[in-house]
Amino acid sequence: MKNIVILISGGGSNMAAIVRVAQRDNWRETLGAQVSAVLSNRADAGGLQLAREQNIATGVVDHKAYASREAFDAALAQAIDWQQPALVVLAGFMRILTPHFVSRYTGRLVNIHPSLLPAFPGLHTHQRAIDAGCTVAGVTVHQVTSELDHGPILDQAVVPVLPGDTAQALAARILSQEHLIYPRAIARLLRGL
Ligand code: NHR
Ligand code: GAR
Repeated sequence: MKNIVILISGGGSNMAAIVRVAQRDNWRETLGAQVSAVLSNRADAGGLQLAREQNIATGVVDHKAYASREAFDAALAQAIDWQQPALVVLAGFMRILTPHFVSRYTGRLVNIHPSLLPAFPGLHTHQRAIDAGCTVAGVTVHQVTSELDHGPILDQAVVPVLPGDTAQALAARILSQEHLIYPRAIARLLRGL
C-alpha cells in the first residue's frame, strides 16, 4: 500500500477534500494508496479532529518545542518516516522547510499554494493579487524544492478577481478550486509512482 502523509497547520479543508476523494474513488483498490496519517505543527489545528473522525492516525510536532528549524524538521521527518510514505502532501502547512528536509523527500513532496505561481510566492497572496490589480488569480499545485514556492508545477486553476473583492472573498473562491485540483493532482502523481 502506498501511504500518503498529509501535513497541515489549520482547518484542513484540503486534507478533508483529499480524504473524501480517496474514499469516493476507492484509492485503495484503484491506486493501491491510502491517507495513512495527518500531522500538524499545531495541536489546535481543526483538521486533526476531522482526521480522527475518519480513523486516520494523527500526530502533532509542535515547532515551538524545538530550538531550531533543523531540530523541528528532524522530529517531523521522524514522525513522517514511521509511515514510510510514497507521498508527503503539504496542505495549508505553514512552516518553511529546510533544504535537508526537502532533499529527503525529493520527488514525493508536494504543496498547494493559493496563487498563480510564479506570481506571489510566500504569504498574503490574496491581498497582494488584489493590490496589484490582477483580474485573475488562482492556485498552483507544485513539487516542493528548497526554494520556496518554486518547484515544478503540476496543476493550476484560475479564478476571476471581482470588483470590490476582499482577500477573504477571493480566498474562498480560490479554496473551492483547491479542493478540486489537489486530489486530482495527487491521484495523477500516484499513478506514476
Ligand atoms: N518549504 C520549502 N522548502 N519549499 C516550499 O515551497 C514550501 C515549504 C514549506 C511550506 C507552503 C507555503 C506556501 O504555499 C510551503 C512551501 C509558509 C510560509 C512562511 O513564511 C511561506 C510559504 C508557505 C508556507 N511561514 C512562516 C515561517 O517562518 C511562518 C508563518 C506562520 O506560521 O503563519 O516558516 O505558501
Ligand atoms: C489554503 O488556501 C492553502 O492553499 C493555503 O492555506 C489554505 C489552507 O486551507 N496555503 C498556504 O497559504 C501555504 N502558505 P486548509 O487548511 O483549509 O486546507
